[in-house]
Amino acid sequence: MKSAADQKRIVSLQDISCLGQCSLTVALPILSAMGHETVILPSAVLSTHTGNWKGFTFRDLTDDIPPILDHWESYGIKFDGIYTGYIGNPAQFDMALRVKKSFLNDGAALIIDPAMADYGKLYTGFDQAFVKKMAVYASNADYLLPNITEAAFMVGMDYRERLSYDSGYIEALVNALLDTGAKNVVLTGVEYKEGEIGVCVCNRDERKMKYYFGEKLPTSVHGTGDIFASVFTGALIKGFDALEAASKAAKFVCMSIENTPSTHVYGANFEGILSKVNDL
Ligand code: PXL
Repeated sequence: MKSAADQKRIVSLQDISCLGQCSLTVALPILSAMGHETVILPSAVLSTHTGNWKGFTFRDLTDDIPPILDHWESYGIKFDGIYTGYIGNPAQFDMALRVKKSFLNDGAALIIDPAMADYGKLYTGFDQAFVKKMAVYASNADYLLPNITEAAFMVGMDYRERLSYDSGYIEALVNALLDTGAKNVVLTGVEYKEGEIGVCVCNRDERKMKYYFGEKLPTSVHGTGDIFASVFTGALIKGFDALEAASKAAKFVCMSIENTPSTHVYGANFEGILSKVNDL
């Protein structure tokens, strides 16, 4: 069953953090504002994200996913893309791959944000066994969107701090991920020099490293990886190439951080600038 007229339909598999401005509460408004029909496949329901909250609840929805997919399949539902983010249970990787195999229109992409770590550390609840499974899953990506921590953990290289590496390190990370099978890698959070932060984009067959750099803001906020991945996905599915989509996403992250008061601690206030997401 096709979506309306030339509107694209995308499905996003990640958690609902009820409070916290991340995962589906970011992906759904952003993809919708970009004009896409957005279908959600909630991986888990948490009271908050796991970042700076203690005592959060976590309900794993793994068992609900196969019957949801069976139901959609009985109607012949197809998607123009699947975007997966935070997945708390590795049993869901095969479910995402089922969507890739059986639910995608021609030319549709699997976009994977291996949301599990940042600043050299795994998020609460993950371990190295999970990283290994994520790396296998991520090798199926048409577009893989790790930060430097996630990339280093997945390929077994050392994590290096901002400004302490050169292009040799960054490009080795990207090449190692492409060697696993991922078709395109978009590595976020690349900082070669003070004042600038950017992304490195590379295609498996071309192996030409392309960069976008923007201004590095003095503050960092939780959930910006989800904002980046959502705008990237929305732009890619509109037909922009990976570097264009990544630069739009990076600009929108920057604007979201600028729109967030320093008193607001758990997420970025992207909502106030959402009307600008198609003007980037
Ligand atoms: O922003 C990524 C993310 C998504 N979902 C949950 C998280 C995090 C990061 O910590 O905890 C539940």
